[in-house]
Amino acid sequence: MFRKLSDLQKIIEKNKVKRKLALAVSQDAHSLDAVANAYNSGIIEPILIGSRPETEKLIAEKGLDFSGATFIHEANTDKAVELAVKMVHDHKADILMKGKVATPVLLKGVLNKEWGLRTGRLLSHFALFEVETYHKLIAVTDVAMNIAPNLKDKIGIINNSVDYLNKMGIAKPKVAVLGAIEMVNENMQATLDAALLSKMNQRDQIKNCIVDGPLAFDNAVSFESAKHKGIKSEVAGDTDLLLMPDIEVGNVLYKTLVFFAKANVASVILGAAAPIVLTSRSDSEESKYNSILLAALG
Ligand code: COD
Repeated sequence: MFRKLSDLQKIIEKNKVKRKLALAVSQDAHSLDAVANAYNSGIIEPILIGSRPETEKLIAEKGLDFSGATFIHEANTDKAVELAVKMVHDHKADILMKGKVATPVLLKGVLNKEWGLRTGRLLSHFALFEVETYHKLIAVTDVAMNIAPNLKDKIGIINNSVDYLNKMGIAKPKVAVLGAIEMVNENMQATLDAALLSKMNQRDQIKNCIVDGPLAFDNAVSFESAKHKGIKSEVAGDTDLLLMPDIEVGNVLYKTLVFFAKANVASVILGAAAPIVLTSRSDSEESKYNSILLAALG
């Protein structure tokens, strides 16, 4: 059972496979530190695609060591994104990472029908948290990509996340489908979806995991709370993955954990031909590094 995000490093070191990471629009002060750190730790081989003079200037200013790394000069942002996405499409890179480019521009490239990274699966965001007050790592999805997932989308989101948790060695992750309450209320769509997802899991329509819901947040993460409410559930109090009803709830929980609970987090976009690291300016240095570690598992 993983307790810390740094445990990811142990799995990667055991796998002994160095992943090639394509940084799209590499002249990005916010990602170069984390990429250098992962490079110098022997986890990835970076391919820096963007304005070479601007990238090298930042590297020099920050005193980073990129000796031996591959640089591909392309000053135009859209073209740099295209080159980076194509490298992954053509199996010349294993991870795509966002540099100094807006998220929609990168995602548009990823969804390009000719040279993008579509697989026929839904793309979804997966965040893995280390929270001091919980007894193991806990994943949260989807807090950043799918805005208002319907039942079919939620199945895709669970499958993406469960595949990844399986890769981390969690053979049968416990999935809590969240609602405001733990009872089915016909006026609350999240509770209806949760009940259906649980039944689909019991009938083996959703595999390799144990799904239960609806669960309210308290009984999903606390045995005492579940016991107090008389809930009999294999998942309650021992959740590996929290499925959010929509992006608003998910995004607020993500930021609450980071800002109020001081949680450490790693996140990736799943469902594409390769994991995508989409860190933002507000992410800590550690979180960006952890996200590269998480992507290197894919
Ligand atoms: N998985 C696979 N294919 C998708 C997905 C997905 N999640 N989303 C869209 N597509 C495909 C569609 O099948 C279609 O072919 C094409 O992409 C365009 O579809 P649209 O028009 O529905 O999608 P867009 O471009 O309007 O929106 C896609 C976004 C990811 C940009 C949109 O869902 C979005 O804005 N998400 C929230 C992003 C956000 O603000 N996050 C917060 C960051 S913290």
